[in-house]
Amino acid sequence: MKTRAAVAFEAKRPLEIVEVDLEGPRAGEVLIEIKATGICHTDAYTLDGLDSEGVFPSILGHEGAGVVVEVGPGVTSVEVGDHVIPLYTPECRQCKSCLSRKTNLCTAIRGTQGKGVMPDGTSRFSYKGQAIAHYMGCSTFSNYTVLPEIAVAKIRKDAPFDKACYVGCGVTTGVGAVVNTAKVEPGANCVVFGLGGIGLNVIQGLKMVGADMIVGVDINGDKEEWGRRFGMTHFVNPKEVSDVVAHLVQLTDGGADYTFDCTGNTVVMRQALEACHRGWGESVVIGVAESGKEIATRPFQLVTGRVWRGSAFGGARGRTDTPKIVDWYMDGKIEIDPMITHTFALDDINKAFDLMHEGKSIRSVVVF
Ligand code: NAD
Ligand code: AHE
Ligand code: ZN
Repeated sequence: MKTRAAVAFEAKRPLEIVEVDLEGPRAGEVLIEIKATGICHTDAYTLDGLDSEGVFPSILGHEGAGVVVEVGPGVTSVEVGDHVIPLYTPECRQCKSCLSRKTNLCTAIRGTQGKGVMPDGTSRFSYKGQAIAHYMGCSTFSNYTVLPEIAVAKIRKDAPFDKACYVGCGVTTGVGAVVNTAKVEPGANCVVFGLGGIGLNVIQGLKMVGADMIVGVDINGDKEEWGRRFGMTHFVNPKEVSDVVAHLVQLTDGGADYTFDCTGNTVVMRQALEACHRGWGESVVIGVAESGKEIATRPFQLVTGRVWRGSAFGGARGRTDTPKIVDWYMDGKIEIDPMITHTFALDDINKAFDLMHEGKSIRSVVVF
């Protein structure tokens, strides 16, 4: 079939909206009509050539929601008409990782996913006879896409697509890092670095679990109002203090119980670790750092009890947990609507990248 898609032909070039060819689903795969997709900073990072797994040409996008329109042979867990969220972290429930119950990082198809192909090693997308790579196993910047059934979460039908898509990455990543990864307890003092589409969801997660101090840190002063809107109690602009770590340690009476990096900047990751309380403070790396960057700290920071950990997709088990997060939204336990600051048609998708780089949006969503 033909489908309209925003194609990343090369790094650092705007996406081009073209009609591509899409092969139907093979065994164990499903064809999905994408109804809406968010634009996450990770899409921009890959388009900017900063992703060591970046493949071009490709169809980016990994924060979508849509409807199953066709199923391949052997598919049993979803059927035509189901509303679904594509999962860049699938859940096969059979691999060593899924069975361990210690991680959400299913390994069933991670190898092929990172190479931009389906589990059988081929792409379903092509343009003028040339293969186009899939992205993070999702490629939601296409009106139609194909995914393995282990990489789709079935969600309730009354959830609006233009909001539910955000659960496909940002909401789950932020709220899940609090609930699943850090397991923040009521009364904790916390610091969130980077108040964008991820950081604000960490903040609303912290408010939901009853954190005490919720300190937001951002170099963009406009983010103070946004943070307060979702439960932030204190704001620090690193440009306005001489030593941000010392400032935060003093503000939190010796350091935070939990900190979260939502910037992807390795200097900030170090600050986030060192702003933790001696003896027990835990820092969660959520931000994705550009290819070649490394983190550093004095080992003494760890010897004296601080813990450095990471979180992918908020530690959420895709097929099990995302439908529950959609329920939390529908039941009013978490907010999504105010964070969707801009909505575009596919033709205008490049505007979403511009707004993100200018710090003028929280989340832009493309509605097909
Ligand atoms: P965003 O652009 O919406 O927000 C980033 C925020 O960080 C902005 O408000 C910006 O002003 C702030 N910032 C930048 N440099 C800073 C600094 N030095 N100090 C303090 N604040 C600073 O991006 P997003 O969509 O919220 O994504 C944030 C990060 O999380 C990205 O690196 C993204 O790739 C990553 N991410 C990771 C996962 C995961 O599963 N681990 C999932 C989604 C996104
Ligand atoms: N391709 C990058 C890694 C990027 C990365 O860490 N991605 C996160 C999700 S970001 C969503 O916006 C993730 O899930 N990581 C776990 C995984 O298996 O990729 C690189 O560095 O090569
Ligand atoms: Zn993302």
